[in-house]
Order: sequence, then C-alpha cells, then structure tokens
Amino acid sequence: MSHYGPTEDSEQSPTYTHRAKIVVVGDAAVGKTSLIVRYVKGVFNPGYIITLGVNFFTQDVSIQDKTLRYIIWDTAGQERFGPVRKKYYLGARAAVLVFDLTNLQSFENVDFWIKEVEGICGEIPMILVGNKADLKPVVKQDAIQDFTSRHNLTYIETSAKTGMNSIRPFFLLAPLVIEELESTTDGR
Ligand code: G3D
Ligand code: MG
Repeated sequence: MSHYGPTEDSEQSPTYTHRAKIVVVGDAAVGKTSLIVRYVKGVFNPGYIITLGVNFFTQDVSIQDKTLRYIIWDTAGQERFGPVRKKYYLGARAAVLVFDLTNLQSFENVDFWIKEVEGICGEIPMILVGNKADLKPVVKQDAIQDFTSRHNLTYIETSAKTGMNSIRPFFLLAPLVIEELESTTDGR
C-alpha cells in the first residue's frame, strides 16, 4: 500500500496527540483525490500522485495544545464496487461527503453515501462539500440548504483547482474527531 505524508518513526515518540482515520466519499470524478492532494500537498493535478496511485495520506492538524494526525484514505476508483468499499470505511472516525456542484446526480447520491458510511461506522462526524466551485454550478443553493438542514450537516464549497476552502472541511471536523476520540479511547 503506498502512502504520502509524515512517516512513523518507532524510535521516537509521536509528534501528535491523537490519530484518526478519515474517509472521503462521493461519486467518481467529483474531485475526492484532487481535494485530498490539494489539502495535503497544496497543489492541483500533480501527475506523479495520480500515477503512483497513493492509497492514503497523512496530515497533521494542530488545535491549541493538541495535534490530530489524520490518516486520509483515498479510493482507488472503488466507488463502483460495493464489497470493496466496506473495508475502506472500517474504523473511520469522520467522513467528508463530496459532490460536484456541476453534477446534479452526484448531489442526489449524497444520501446514498451517508447511509453507506453510517451502515459501517455508525454516526461519525460528517461534513458536506460541494466541489468545483470554480465552475458554473448546476446544483441549486436552496436544494443544498434543504438537504443540509434535514441532515444537520455543515456545508462548504470548495475548489481543489483554485484551493478555495480546501483546508476547511478537515479543519472543522478536527475538534469533533478529537472529542470523540477522548470520549471513547485514549486517543491513539
Ligand atoms: P475522484 O477522486 O472523486 O474520482 P478526481 O475525482 O480528483 O480524480 O477528479 C476528477 C476530475 O475533476 C479531474 O479531471 C480533476 O482534475 C477535476 N477536478 C477535481 N476538482 C476540481 C475542481 O475543484 N475544479 C475543477 N474545475 N475540476 C476539478 P480530469 O480531467 O483529470 O479527469
Ligand atoms: Mg479518486
């Protein structure tokens, strides 16, 4: 399994206080990989990452005196293969739900993705992301608002291309994840 980000050094004590797996879900081509790479690397469409087929990334988020190390899992195109997805969700502490603002079907499918994640992970913190905000949107704002209030979700518009809000979903989830970890385990 290939990996990008800080490496674990067993000789040294870890530089983080908490660690959590986070999954990024949504239809194929909504920009999940692009968002993760933008967040972790600060770039858009770097050919070498696509070529390597990285399976997961790590990124640290510091909040006050705590540092959360995210293990961000990326799908290698398993979006269409149900049985493979189950393994992908296992142990996830949070989920970023992504749709493409220019693709109505990808928005309508968010409901499906929520149910699937909850079926494996139970009720974990989730955030809704409308990606490709640099393009002309097709999904209507009132439909998004209606959906987010029904599901009690925070909503953020991003562009992996321009970098707009690319850190925000992960940043906003971090305190919720830390809180959950502290209430259930010792944080590791
Ligand atoms: P996925 O991981 O959800 O399947 P990808 O999606 O990250 O592979 O992105 C799918 C396509 O959408 C890619 O285009 C990518 O460059 C493009 N994309 C991702 N995010 C954005 C964005 O914010 N704005 C715009 N304009 N395009 C985006 P290609 O052409 O490489 O298939
Ligand atoms: Mg991808």
